[in-house]
Amino acid sequence: MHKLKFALLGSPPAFKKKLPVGQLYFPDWQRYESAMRGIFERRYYTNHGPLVQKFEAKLQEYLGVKHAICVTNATIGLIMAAEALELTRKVIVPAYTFIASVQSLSWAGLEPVFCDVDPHTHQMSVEKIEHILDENVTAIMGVNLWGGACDISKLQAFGSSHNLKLYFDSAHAFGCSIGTKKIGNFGELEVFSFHATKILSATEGGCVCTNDNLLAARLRNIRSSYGAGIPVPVVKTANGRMSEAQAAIALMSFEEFPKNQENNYHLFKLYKQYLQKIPGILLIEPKGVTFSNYQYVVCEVDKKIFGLSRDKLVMLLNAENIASRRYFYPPLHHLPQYNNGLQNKSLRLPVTEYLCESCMQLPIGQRVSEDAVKKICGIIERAYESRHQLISFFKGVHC
Ligand code: T4K
Repeated sequence: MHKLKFALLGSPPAFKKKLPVGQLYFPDWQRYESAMRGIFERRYYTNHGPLVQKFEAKLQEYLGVKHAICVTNATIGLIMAAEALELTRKVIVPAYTFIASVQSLSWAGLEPVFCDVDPHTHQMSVEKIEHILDENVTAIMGVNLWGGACDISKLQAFGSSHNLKLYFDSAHAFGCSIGTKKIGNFGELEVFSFHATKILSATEGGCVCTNDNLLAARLRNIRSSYGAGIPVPVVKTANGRMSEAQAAIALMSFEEFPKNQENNYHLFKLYKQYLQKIPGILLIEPKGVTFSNYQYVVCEVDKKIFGLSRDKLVMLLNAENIASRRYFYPPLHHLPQYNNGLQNKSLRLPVTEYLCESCMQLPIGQRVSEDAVKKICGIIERAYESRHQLISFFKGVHC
């Protein structure tokens, strides 16, 4: 055991500082200072300011979408979306997603109907929703995960044949395309996240995209105040505004998107090269798109083959200052607030349940170098080679 060099066993950590999982874009200081000076000179902090308007125009042009409506974060965007779409009763949503997708339904007084996901792509599919449809379901919220996408055309055909509204939580999918069409143009609307961990960062931020003029007018009125545009009646409004400081960072991040995407792609390929040699580690490649942002490195850890569970591996990596994390956990249909409805008491979603036990996220983004990827994969490989000793170690510490 003393020969095993892991921080968890007392060796110095592989990285001096925590290596985070997200993109965490930081512009250089001079650019940041000059952008903030502009805000000070204009004496204008928020409420549809010039930088937000410029950012919205750039997004519309880049995505080829009629309306890009910037908001405080994607969670608010999803809540506003449910209101703008005038959804009622039940909405189908995958249980394998971030809690914000489902919380947006709770805020809107809607009931989630959880579906499972495809084991290979991790995306929801028509096959997973056909059997859970009932007369109270009014909409489907597709979630495009990991810089990939659901099988959108099949979902669209299914939605229209059953008279269901279809919209997308595309928090992970900024910049991705399917053929010549960018994500942002599908369904009734799509919502992006510009959180600091995402490839396009407004520090916190998001955007609702739609090609429907009336829906856009409703969204702008819900977001409230300046920038509301044509007045249309809406029941609820919210302060969903993006501030000028958020937009300033977003504009810089947007300019550097091609460079960051390229870098992520390069790092992703390195991960693939190293990880494919390790038994029991399966790197998930973005599927369903022809161009991905590669903003996530997500792997399944097969405990039976790798020897250690995902949780033990995450623990081992965290001790090395690699902020790997499980992603997502727990399965949303198991949460007490969603578990007490009749349908969920005995609801089993085997793929979601397996993925919540086996998936982990590894670092990619601005602070990750080629050497870091090599080092991370080297540690995972050593963990596999030392699995028997590590299993004994973990038994000893009762975790
Ligand atoms: N739909 C889906 C499918 C989503 O995944 C998300 C969010 C949403 C909707 C909602 O989008 P937003 O409302 O957030 O726009 C993170 C992100 O906040 C969130 O955007 C993401 N998905 C979710 C899965 O993960 P947290 O609370 O774990 O993030 P946080 O702030 O702890 O950051 C993650 C790591 O990065 C930590 O290790 C700390 C580090 N970090 C973070 C920030 C912000 C830094 O080192 N520096 C920083 O400035 O949720």
